[in-house]
Amino acid sequence: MGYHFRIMGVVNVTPDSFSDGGLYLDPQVAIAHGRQLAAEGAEILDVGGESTRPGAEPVSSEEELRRVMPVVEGLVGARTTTAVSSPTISIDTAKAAVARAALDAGATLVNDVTALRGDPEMAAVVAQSGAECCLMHMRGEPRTMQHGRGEEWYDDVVDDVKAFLEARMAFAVERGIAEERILLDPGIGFGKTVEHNLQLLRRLPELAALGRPLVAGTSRKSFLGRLLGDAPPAARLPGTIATCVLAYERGASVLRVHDVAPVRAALTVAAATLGAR
Ligand code: HH2
Repeated sequence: MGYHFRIMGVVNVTPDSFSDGGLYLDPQVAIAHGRQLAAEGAEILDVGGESTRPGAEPVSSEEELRRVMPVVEGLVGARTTTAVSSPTISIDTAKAAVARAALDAGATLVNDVTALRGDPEMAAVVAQSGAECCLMHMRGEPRTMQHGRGEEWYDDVVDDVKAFLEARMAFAVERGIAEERILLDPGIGFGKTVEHNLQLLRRLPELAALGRPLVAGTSRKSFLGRLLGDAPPAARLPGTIATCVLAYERGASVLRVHDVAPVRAALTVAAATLGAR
């Protein structure tokens, strides 16, 4: 099973996500979308109520809870009644109150783009629940992360991301989160130039050496648009597929995507090829 991968399907319950903002604000529509992604083969459904796109405005806990909880509950409920697919429910949040509510409702993974830096209560909430936890690298914060000249931000982007992830993992373990429950993510597109993103993908084996499953989130991101003649998000699927296959071949085992069926098909072929004897 050295070539196992998991697809994490994106369920954005936001008015302003960069590629699908406003499409799934109605909980029933979001639940139907999540079920569809599970039927397409997503083993994880990542439910988020706050956009992290550059320039996005922060959302209050109350509003984030109002957006995500009906969807988490609906997808957890759907899971027990659907024999074929029982996806892991992930909550994409930096807020401990939102994580706690989602975990209480049956989510078992916390995807925190701040890597436990955003809320001082978050580490304890994750530790107590025994949930899996994804720690992602981000330089700056979403509102401002693309403002600076990113070139100046890193000595060597891969070394810097690796050192950061190592330190955040040590912090998590010290706070009682089992190492076996930790996933690591280079944070493609978060405070990084096109070149940084490409270099992180090419040198992913250096991050895989940290010994934890790697998550790669390239789906529809703007660096793909830049490489494809300013293609809008809907036209970035070929770039998403190329980067997911490469990331997988270089050690990522969780691919976070909006377009589950085509990425799953591409990875199935890639896995068969890599496993050929
Ligand atoms: N990317 C986004 C959001 N959450 N989490 C992880 N672990 N890794 C990522 O690369 C990642 C993430 C951004 O994508 P999306 O959710 O589609 O957009 P928005 O943040 O605008 O809702």
